[in-house]
Amino acid sequence: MSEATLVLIKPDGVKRNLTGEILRRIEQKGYKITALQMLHATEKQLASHYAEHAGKPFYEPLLEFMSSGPLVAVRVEGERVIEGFRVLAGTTDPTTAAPGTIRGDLGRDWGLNVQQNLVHGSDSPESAARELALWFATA
Ligand code: RTP
Ligand code: MG
Repeated sequence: MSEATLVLIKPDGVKRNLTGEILRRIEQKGYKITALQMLHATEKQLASHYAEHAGKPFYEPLLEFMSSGPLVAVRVEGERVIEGFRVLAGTTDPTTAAPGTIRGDLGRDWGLNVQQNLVHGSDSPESAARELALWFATA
């Protein structure tokens, strides 16, 4: 069944001029980009997006990093794209993410207190619906 997921190209990806490379990988896989916007995330948006991580030690640095520059929000559609994009992205830690993945090929540990791992992808149909509404509000 075709579904939609939210991908964020995080501020490190935008700063390193990897937006095109990341979008290319998504398109080459056969997924469809159906909405795209570059924006500077507000603290409110980020707090809502990362609500599940509130209170964790990496939460504050994560919000600081995510608001450190513009990011690119992308709606991506395709068969099993929620799971498929997370495979394309690789595991959370770019140092150990498999080669061939976005994080494995393009990311590394920069020695900062937050993992700058280039992309976000929704982790379930419920997260995708919630996150797409948050980043692509039509109201
Ligand atoms: P994402 O939500 O960005 O797609 O990444 P994920 O599912 O692989 O990772 P998650 O556990 O949801 O964590 C969200 C983001 O928080 C940062 N993080 N830092 N121990 C740490 O310093 C730590 N753990 C997580 C990463 O940027 C991660 O992507
Ligand atoms: Mg996550």
